[in-house]
Amino acid sequence: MKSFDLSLYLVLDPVLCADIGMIETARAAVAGGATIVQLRDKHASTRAMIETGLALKQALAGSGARLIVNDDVEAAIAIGADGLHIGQEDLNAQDARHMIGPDMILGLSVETEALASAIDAKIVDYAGVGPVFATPTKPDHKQPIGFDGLTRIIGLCPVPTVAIGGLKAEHAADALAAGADGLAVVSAICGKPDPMAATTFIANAIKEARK
Ligand code: TZP
Ligand code: MG
Repeated sequence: MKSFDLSLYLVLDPVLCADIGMIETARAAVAGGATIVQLRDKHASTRAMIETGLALKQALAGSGARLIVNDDVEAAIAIGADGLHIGQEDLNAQDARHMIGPDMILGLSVETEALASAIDAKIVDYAGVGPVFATPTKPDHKQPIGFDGLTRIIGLCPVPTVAIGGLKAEHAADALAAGADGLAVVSAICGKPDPMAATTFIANAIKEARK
């Protein structure tokens, strides 16, 4: 049985993390309560992804946090990551599952009710649902869905979900009320002067919202 905790899912951004880098950002975030770290670098070569991913794996070792690799299945396998995350424009979920085998976590981004309904829970382990709000972090994002859209889409997802897109600590209660198992964030942690404190702030908001 796969076990993973979607509560506070950090998606790394190499540009936003430039000051201290993705490795140190991840280390601080995990110390602050991030449960998952995703390596996402749209412009990196597979070779560079593997190099960064191996360093991240080392930084996260023993923390209990899971390492997920965005999009690059070859890198995910070479790193021995805990999982792979794919979008609708990437390779399809069935092919991805075939390549990574049964044990690795597979996440899929969904932006609409139709895509949520199409998820095969035998193939996909969790869904990233959003963007809840418009966000400069992903300039090519789809139409924002708001918390109403989030509620409707999550209602159709046969797998656990994490909400994404413009989310901050103040949105924890609404995201969980919509049915999300956790919050995925980029700019609420990456590039913050104190990423550990920023993470703790969100983690506490999530704990409060669950009370
Ligand atoms: N997918 C949908 S929105 C998004 C991704 C990767 C970016 C979210 O970034 P932020 O800074 O948390 O709004
Ligand atoms: Mg992708």
